[in-house]
Amino acid sequence: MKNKLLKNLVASIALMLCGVANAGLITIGSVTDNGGGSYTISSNGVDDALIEALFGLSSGLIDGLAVTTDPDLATEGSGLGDNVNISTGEIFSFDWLWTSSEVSGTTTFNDFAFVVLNYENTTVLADTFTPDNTVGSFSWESDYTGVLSYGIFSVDVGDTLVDSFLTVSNLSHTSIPEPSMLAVFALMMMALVSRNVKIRFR
Ligand SMILES: [Ca+2]
Ligand SMILES: [Ca+2]
Repeated sequence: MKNKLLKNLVASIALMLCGVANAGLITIGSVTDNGGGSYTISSNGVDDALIEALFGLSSGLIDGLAVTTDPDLATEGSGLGDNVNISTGEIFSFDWLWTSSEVSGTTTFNDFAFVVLNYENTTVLADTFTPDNTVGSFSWESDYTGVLSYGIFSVDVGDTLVDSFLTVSNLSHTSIPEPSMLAVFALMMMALVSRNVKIRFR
């Protein structure tokens, strides 16, 4: 019971912390809208457990991606995500730019950025071993027709003091048209269902 209450509390806090950048697209933590479909995601943000709760990721998934000698692993981060319609053979893609205020190639505070598709298919895009101002493109071809859920994140590792940034642009898919708050709620529900959390309304 206590655990359930805690999970509901976490979900509520996550909902308060998330914002709506445009219809459907949701953000958590510190994400700057640069205009023109460009967003800068800071590793400065919210606890990685909150990110996992909001985006329906399994607990500990973000820590599991951290490559570091620091036992604290991932500490906090920010990100954006959406649910989009996709068809077999369609490509989901975006461009990215990495910059970090950390010392390059630190084995302790090795901040990183990653993308996750459908809650579990993860790809690390960059870390502090990636030179500043490196640009890249991520693309993924769908082998099904349905809904694609994606999230893109920048994460602090080891401590929370010095930040790293992933700027994303040219996201290839537009949101499923629906009222923005409804989209947030739907993503929340999907996140909760995937974590086997039951909500009782009164
Ligand atoms: Ca930070
Ligand atoms: Ca950092």
